[in-house]
Amino acid sequence: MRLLTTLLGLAATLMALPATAQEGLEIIGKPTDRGLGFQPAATELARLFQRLDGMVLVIITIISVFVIGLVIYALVRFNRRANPTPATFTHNSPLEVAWTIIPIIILIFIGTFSLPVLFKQQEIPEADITIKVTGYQWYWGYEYVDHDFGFESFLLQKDELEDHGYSQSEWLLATDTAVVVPIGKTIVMQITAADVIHAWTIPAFGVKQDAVPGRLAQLWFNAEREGVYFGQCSELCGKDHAYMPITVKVVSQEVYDDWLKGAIDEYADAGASDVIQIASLN
Ligand SMILES: [Cu+2]
Repeated sequence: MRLLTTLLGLAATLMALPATAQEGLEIIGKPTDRGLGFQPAATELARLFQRLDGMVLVIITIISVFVIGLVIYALVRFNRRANPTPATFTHNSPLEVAWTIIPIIILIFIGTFSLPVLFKQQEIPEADITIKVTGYQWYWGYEYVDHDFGFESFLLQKDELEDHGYSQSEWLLATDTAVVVPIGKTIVMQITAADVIHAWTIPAFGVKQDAVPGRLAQLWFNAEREGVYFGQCSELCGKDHAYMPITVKVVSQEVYDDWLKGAIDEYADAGASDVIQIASLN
C-alpha cells in the first residue's frame, strides 16, 4: 500500500514536471509591502507607461501647487478684513484668454507624449506566439493556439506553495500551472471569458484587458527579462474574484522549447475542457 502511494506520488510529481520546469527563476513582477511605485518594468510598453506617469506627475504637481498658492493668496489678500471694499469688475478678457489657451497647450503637450504610447499598446503586432486566455469563475484557462493544447490555472493554497517553489508571501499570486513564454518574443494574448467579465493583467508588463464573454480582445507584450511575473483578476467577478491570480514565467528559448514539448505531451490529448479541476478555498 505504501509502495503504491509512493509510486503514485512519484507519478504525480513527474506529471507535474512541465508546469514546474522553470525552477531558479527570479520573482520580479510582484507587489511589495508598503510599495507606492510601479513594479519593475519588464517590457518596453511598461517602461514607456512609467515614464509617462512620471512626466504627468510633475505637470499635475506644478498645477496643483500653483492653484493652491492662488487660493491661499486670495484668502489672505482679499478677505473682508484685508480688503473691505472689493473691486466691481466682472471680467478680464486677456486673463480669460490666457486661462483657456494655457490648459489647451498643456493638454496638447501631454497628448503628444501619451498618444504614441496608447497606439503602441493598442496596435497589435504580428505574433510569435498566440495564447488564448479565458476567464472562468474563478480561474483562468489558457490555450496555446499554435500547438493545440491548453490547461487551466488555479490559485495555489497556502500548503501547496512550497511544493511549487513559492513562498508564503506569494499566496493569492501563485498558480498551480503558469503561462510560460520565451524572452524577447512578441506574445499576443487573445482574451475572453466564459461566464462574467474578468480582466487579465500583468502589471510589470504594462498590460491589462477586460475579458468579456462573447468577445475576443487582444493585448501584446514582449518580455525583456527572465523571471516570474504575477497578476490578479482585475474586474470584480463574484465571490472568489480575489482567488484567481495569474502567473507568467518568462524563460530562455531553450527552456521554453523543452517546456513546450512536455506541455504538448501532457495537455494536448487531454484537451483543455477535460482537465477541469475543482478549486477549494480553505
Ligand atoms: Cu475577477
